[in-house]
Amino acid sequence: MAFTLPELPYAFDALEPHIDAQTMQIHHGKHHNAYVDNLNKALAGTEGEGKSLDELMAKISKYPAGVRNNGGGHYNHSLFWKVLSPKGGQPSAELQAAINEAFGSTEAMQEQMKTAGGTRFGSGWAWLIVNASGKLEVCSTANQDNPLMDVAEVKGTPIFGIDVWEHAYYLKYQNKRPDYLSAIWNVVNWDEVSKNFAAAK
Ligand code: MN3
Repeated sequence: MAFTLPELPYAFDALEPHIDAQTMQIHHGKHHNAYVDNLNKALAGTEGEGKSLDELMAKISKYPAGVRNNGGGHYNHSLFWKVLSPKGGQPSAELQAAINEAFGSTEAMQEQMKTAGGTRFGSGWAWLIVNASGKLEVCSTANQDNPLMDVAEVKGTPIFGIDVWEHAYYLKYQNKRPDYLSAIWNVVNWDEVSKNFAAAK
């Protein structure tokens, strides 16, 4: 079974004014779609064809760059759309307790995410992960890598991620990546992040 582009779970303009409709349209319809197409092409006729994204990520060092870049791109964006929402909400009591334990407060966690995303040179992602000890941790990866990959410096299960490629924010924020990294907290789907946290524990 080839990979397919998941539908966006809300309208292109649903995250306005924090993330603009044109960015969402191009980001989902062009960028994510290209990762899916190119992943299918890279896997066609190889041993990796038919494997799940989780299986590919866990042994990504054994695959060519096309699988790493596009498989990461497909995994990362599929997570990204789901952890955003116009509704916002609150972390579950369990997740809030884990945030307080690991960082002291939600604001302190957000500051760490902002630093992780802001200091990532070039393109990449900032992540909130559950690490091997079951604790929350903030990290960042380059390009379309993620903490599930066997090549990742910091490994764990991502429960929330922020795309810091320029294509994620440039139309609205231009060179002001920190403004995007502040605004995105207005549209976090905390129900989904809480679900991811419960599943990762
Ligand atoms: Mn992107």
